[in-house]
Amino acid sequence: MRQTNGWDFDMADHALKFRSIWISDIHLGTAGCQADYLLDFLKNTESEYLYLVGDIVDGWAMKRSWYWQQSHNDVIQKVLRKARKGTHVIYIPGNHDEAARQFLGLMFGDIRIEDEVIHQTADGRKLLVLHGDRFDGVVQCAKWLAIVGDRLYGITLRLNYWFNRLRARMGLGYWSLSQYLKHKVKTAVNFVSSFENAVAQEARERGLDGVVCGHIHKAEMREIEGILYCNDGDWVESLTALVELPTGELRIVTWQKYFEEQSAQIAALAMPASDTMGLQGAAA
Ligand SMILES: [Mn+2]
Repeated sequence: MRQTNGWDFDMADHALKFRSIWISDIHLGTAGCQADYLLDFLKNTESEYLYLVGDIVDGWAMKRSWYWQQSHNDVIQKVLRKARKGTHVIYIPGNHDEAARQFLGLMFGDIRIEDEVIHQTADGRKLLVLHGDRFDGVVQCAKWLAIVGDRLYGITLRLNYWFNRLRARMGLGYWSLSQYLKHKVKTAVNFVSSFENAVAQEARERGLDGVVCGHIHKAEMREIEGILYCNDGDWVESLTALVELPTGELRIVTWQKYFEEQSAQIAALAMPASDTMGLQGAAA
C-alpha cells in the first residue's frame, strides 16, 4: 500500500470521509490497548476535525510497568501526520494522561491541547466536548463492577452456595454473597446512568445542545431530557468512535464490526458463486 516516493495512499479515495471524529480511552502504553484496530481505523478514515477525548496515553499504567509497542508509536505518528496534513486535531487530556493538562491552551506541533471545547456541527448544534472524569466526584461507585458484573454473576451464585455451606459448618448464619454483589452491580449500573445524567446536566446548564465525552468506556448516543448525550467509547474493548457526517448527523462506529464486515465481503468475493456450487453439487 505504501510507496517510497512519499505519496501516502492512506489518503486515497477509498478512505471514509467524515466531518469530525471523536476517539478516546485508547490507553496507549497498556497491553489492553487495541492499537492495531485503531491504526486500521485511522488509515481508513479522514476528517476535518479529529478530537482526542482523553486517556490517549496511559501514564498511570506506564508508571507501574513499561509496555510500549511499535503499533503504539504508529498511532501517534499517524495522528501527527493527519495534523500536519490539515486535519484540526484537538487533544483533550483525561485522568490517565493528566500530565498533559499542564499544556492546556498550547499547541503541540499541529495539535491543540484543551481541557474542553465546544464543537459546532454542520447543522448548527453546539456540543460540549470533554473527557468526563471531573464528574467522578459527583458520581461515586466501583465502576469495574459494571463491566465484569454480568460475567461474575453466574460464578457468584455457585460460590455463594459453597460459601454458605462453609458458614453453616462453622455455625454461622446465611449471608448472601450474590445478594451483596447484585446490590453492588446495581450501584454500578446506576453509576453509568448517573454519570450520563451529570454530564448532560452540565451541557444543559451552559445552554448547549449536547455533549461528547469518554471516560466510562461505554459508547452511547441518546437524548437525555432534550440534551444529546454522546460517548465515543474506547479502544480497549469496544473499539468505537463517534463520527459526524458532512450533514451534521452523528453516528457511533464500531470498528471491529466494520472490519469483520469488510473481511466477510472480501472473502465472499474470493469465493465461487454459491449457485454454481449448488449446480455442481446437484450434478454430482
Ligand atoms: Mn478516564
